Amino acid sequence: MGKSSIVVQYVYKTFYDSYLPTIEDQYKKIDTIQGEQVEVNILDTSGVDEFIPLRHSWMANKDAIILCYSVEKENYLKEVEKFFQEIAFANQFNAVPIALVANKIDITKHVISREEGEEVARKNGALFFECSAKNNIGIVKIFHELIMKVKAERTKKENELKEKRLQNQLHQQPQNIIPGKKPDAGLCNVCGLECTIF
Ligand SMILES: Nc1nc2c(ncn2[C@@H]2O[C@H](COP(=O)(O)OP(=O)(O)O)[C@@H](O)[C@H]2O)c(=O)[nH]1
Ligand SMILES: [Mg+2]
Repeated sequence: MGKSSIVVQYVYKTFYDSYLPTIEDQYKKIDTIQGEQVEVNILDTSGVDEFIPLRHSWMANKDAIILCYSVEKENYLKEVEKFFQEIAFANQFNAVPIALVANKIDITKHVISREEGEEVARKNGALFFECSAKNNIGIVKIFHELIMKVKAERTKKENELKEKRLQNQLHQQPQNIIPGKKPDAGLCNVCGLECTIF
């Protein structure tokens, strides 16, 4: 599919024509994205059926996942499509940012069209990219856009949490102060926390 070639092109700006089977390789790159330094840790995996027991750990607890297929054979997209369900299971149905990547667009005969890939990505809520690891087309964009998505979702979650905390604080503000009466403390039936009830 070109998974290792995509990672090697992104990290080392190099392409090797030979095929070296992967079991599990780790890469690290310090990149600058939107003016900010980011440490990118990449786990390159095999993806073939012999390593099914490792797949769960590959898919679980990651900030983002790249699923890659090659545009040269019809069944490659179908093979990769089944991984969306597995990723959902491995993450107990908590959404993980995913990029679906169509590689080898440098070859002249595309058996899988861009539209077919885009449709699978859309159905599964994933980003979609086309690239050529060989000619270094579209590689950096995959990593940058995916990392920006991770950051955006993190900020959204943090803001939601802040909003929740703020609501909680507001909720704890005195509402009906009865002059001369001391407020009681107890478990709040709205926020469920220790809270002063007036
Ligand atoms: N033409 C072409 N060949 C590629 C491209 N990316 C990878 N390959 C070749 O496809 C084969 C498999 O690549 P590899 O990165 O090892 O695939 P992996 O098994 O998914 O990690 C190798 O022979 C690569 O040289 C590409 O963008 N274009
Ligand atoms: Mg590989």
